[in-house]
Amino acid sequence: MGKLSGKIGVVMGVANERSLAWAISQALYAEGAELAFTYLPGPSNERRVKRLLTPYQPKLLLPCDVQNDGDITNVFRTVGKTYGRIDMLVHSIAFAPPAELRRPYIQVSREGFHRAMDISVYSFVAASRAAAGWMPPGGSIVTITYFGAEKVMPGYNLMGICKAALEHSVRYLAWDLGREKQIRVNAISAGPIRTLSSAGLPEFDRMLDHVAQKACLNRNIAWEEIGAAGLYLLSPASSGVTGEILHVDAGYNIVGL
Ligand code: 0WD
Repeated sequence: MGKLSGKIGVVMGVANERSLAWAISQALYAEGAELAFTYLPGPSNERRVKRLLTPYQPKLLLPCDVQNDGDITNVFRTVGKTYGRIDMLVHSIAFAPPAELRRPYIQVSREGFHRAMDISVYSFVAASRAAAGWMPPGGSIVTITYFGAEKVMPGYNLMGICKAALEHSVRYLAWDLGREKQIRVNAISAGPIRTLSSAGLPEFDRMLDHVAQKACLNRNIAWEEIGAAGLYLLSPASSGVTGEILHVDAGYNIVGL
């Protein structure tokens, strides 16, 4: 019997075997959770995620473009009707048009700004609301953010503004859902890890080197450490924690030098 036996989770944002959502999924599976997954519609995405999930045989793998309200409604209605409840939600989704990240923030376009905020921030609010409708007291919601929300990280640009809004959404949702339903809402602020989306960031390799040199632990974080932190925030081990931004960054954020 794992710590999460009988618990039902929804995981949004698995793109491939390097995805941070997959690190969390593996940790949840190891504790006996039952998981439903969403994927960004598209034949190659679907094929990749299906292949990854083959050994686990989840009951539900549902298409969901978070820019589409109908997709979000369908996902949570389907999971809710299948299992009768949802105990955990993992939101691990972000997007900004690459051209917007290459330009200085002052050059951001209205369209790029709206699209990035819609996919990276509003989706979290919409998914939390839909999931909460099926969550019993004690339910837990987690999203993934980055230190570029708090400090200027040249090159992170528009995504830094999105992450700042995401982090404050965590706090307001923690208030709304805590008062109303005893549901907890937290974020992991992850140190840089090579994934499909981070590989697209300008100067990502330089970032990894810099972090390893400056962080308290004198290294970058391991992919599995995101899984372990996700498990903590989604399990009763963190029952008194909500509205928190948990830095899993080898102590990078506390060093001023
Ligand atoms: O260093 C890193 N990798 C860090 C990532 C450090 C700190 C934070 N993060 C955050 C990211 O900003 C994101 O919020 O972690 C989260 C997960 O990112 P990841 O695991 O690095 O990236 P990836 O494996 O690419 O998953 C993000 C997924 C998308 O993947 P692709 O590569 O296809 O863009 O977000 C999904 C998609 O699966 N996604 C969407 N899902 C539904 N609807 C949409 C959309 N419109 N757009 C992107």
